[in-house]
Amino acid sequence: MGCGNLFFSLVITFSAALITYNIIISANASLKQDFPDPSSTKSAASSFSVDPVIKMPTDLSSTSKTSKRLFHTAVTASDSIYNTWQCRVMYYWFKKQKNKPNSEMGGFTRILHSGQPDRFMDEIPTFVAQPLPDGMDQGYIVLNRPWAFVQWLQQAKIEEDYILMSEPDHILVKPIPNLSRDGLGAAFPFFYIEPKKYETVLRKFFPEENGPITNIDPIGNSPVIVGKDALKKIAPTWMNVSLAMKKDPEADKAFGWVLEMYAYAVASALHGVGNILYKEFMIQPPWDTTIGKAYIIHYTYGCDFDLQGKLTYGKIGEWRFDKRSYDNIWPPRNLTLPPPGVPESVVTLVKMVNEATANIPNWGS
Ligand SMILES: *[C@@H]1O[C@H](CO)[C@@H](O)[C@H](O)[C@H]1NC(C)=O
Ligand SMILES: *[C@@H]1O[C@H](CO)[C@@H](O)[C@H](O)[C@H]1NC(C)=O
Ligand SMILES: CC(=O)N[C@H]1CO[C@H](CO)[C@@H](O)[C@@H]1O
Repeated sequence: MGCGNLFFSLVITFSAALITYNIIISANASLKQDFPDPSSTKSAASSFSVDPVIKMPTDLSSTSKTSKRLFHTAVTASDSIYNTWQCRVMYYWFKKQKNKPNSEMGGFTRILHSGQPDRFMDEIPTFVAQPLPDGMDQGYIVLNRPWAFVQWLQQAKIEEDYILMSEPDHILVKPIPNLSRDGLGAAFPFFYIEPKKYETVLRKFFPEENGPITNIDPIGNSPVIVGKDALKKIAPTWMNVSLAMKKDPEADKAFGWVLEMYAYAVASALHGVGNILYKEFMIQPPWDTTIGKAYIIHYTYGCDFDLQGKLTYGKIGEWRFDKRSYDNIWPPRNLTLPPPGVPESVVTLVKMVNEATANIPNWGS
């Protein structure tokens, strides 16, 4: 039925994106030769910092208006209850942190990749993106993420020069400044993204001529703050590399559920966009126990504790908070706080969820 047509128009759109991208690349070709080793973060930084004129085209407009370098926060989400309650909590905290000192947070967009508006368009600024055609994600739903970003970057009018790619299960604990600079992205390093270990597989997508495998940073697409123009180039490649990796049995097996993270890291490196690695960008309870200097709490892991406050990982705790408990029901307001002895990171997380749900009108509806 419509599936073939949809696929066809996807191919057309995507080809258009690639053509645009090729034009950009050829336009930049002479510029690129100025950098003997463009993807090494050090050389990129030094080449740029000695001559600020090079980065003016991106920075001019914003510096003339204001000294702040604002970034736009974008969160990709489906229309599931699971993603929606997380987005509502996320946006609540975004709004609270945005106007505090030190914030360089600009606009916010939920990129909803279900293909149609939902009931929360008025509550959360939303861009509706089309999902991949049936079957194209090969059961790996997060492949919709790069495709959603490609559509948003092509179609939406984004005022800010920088983009923060965030996720529904992020809670902003502090106002976030522009951590990106000198043409580099700012990213959180994940211990489980190990480009060196998978060099043989990665070389299929990042050939020798692009430089050492260490040019691929140990990151995913989120959290990353990166220049909008850089992301416009990276996103179509990210999409392409994700699909190519998913089709490659060796890569699919090696990378599993973090395939699309590797794909972003590779795409960024292919475009010579290095990243400043900020370990303190975010914490992940229950492994990280204190908030410290972190900007984001990422609640991707379940938090299970006994009533003595001892972690019972792998075993359902007498007290627990796990986002997966609420995959098709709304979490109730006023979740029970953890017992004494549970780390600050977990206590803060539950308190912040509670504050959001207490204040968001019509919670649970
Ligand atoms: C897309 O991926 C294929 C396979 O890895 C590669 O040959 C091609 O050059 C890529 N194109 C772009 C624009 O990234
Ligand atoms: C939240 O629940 C606790 C018991 O867990 C109760 O003492 C408290 O009054 C409740 N707060 C609100 C605002 O409902
Ligand atoms: C990391 C970074 O470059 N931060 C800069 C962001 O912009 C402000 C000005 O608004 C500078 O003071 C920061 O140094």
